[in-house]
Amino acid sequence: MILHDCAGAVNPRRIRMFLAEKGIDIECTQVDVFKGEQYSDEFAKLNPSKAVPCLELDNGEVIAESVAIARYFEASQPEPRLLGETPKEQAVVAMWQRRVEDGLLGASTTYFHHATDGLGETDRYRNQEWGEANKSRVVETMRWLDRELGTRPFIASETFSFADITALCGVDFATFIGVPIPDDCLNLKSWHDRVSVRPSAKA
Ligand SMILES: N[C@@H](CCC(=O)N[C@@H](CS)C(=O)NCC(=O)O)C(=O)O
Repeated sequence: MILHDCAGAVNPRRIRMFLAEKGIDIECTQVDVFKGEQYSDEFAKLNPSKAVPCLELDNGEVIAESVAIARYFEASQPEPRLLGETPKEQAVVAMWQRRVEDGLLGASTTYFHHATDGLGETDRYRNQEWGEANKSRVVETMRWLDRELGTRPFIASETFSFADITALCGVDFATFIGVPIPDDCLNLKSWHDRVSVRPSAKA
């Protein structure tokens, strides 16, 4: 089994963190999306979406999309639970995971691709106004999370989950591209400090 990864890219980091939390060690190969390696014919055969991460199984089948890869590993090795245990817990983790994936991680990558230099020449289409609108969504989502984190220690519940992984990767990426946590979001800052010291955050 091989994880097609890219050091420095935000979505693969979600899977590296997920694996680190579970203590799963697998072979990784680097696809440098900053140099456009995802557009090679060879890689496009593996993942027609031309994006990382993707997981190549031993029989050659490929699972792409971070959520799908996370579900595969959660089902293969349930403990520690990162996608919830009971039907309600699973639904709540999925709900918050999707909210932060959309409002934080997705919105910040849209800002990155449309309103900054992005990936340079490999970024083929830009819409500055759309990029700026997404920057505002990132800040709105941070403020929303700040209110939620006044009521519980982690994004989805009382325990750490994949929603925290996606949110941490989203916040760190947003900060890297110049959209840090607003100074007055003390709950979100405190959560960020707590999850950043987990060993998996180094992944
Ligand atoms: N929905 C995908 C998104 C994957 C994705 O966009 N990956 C980025 C790296 S963070 C990528 O490979 N981008 C290549 C490109 O935009 O050309 C997932 O959840 O895994």
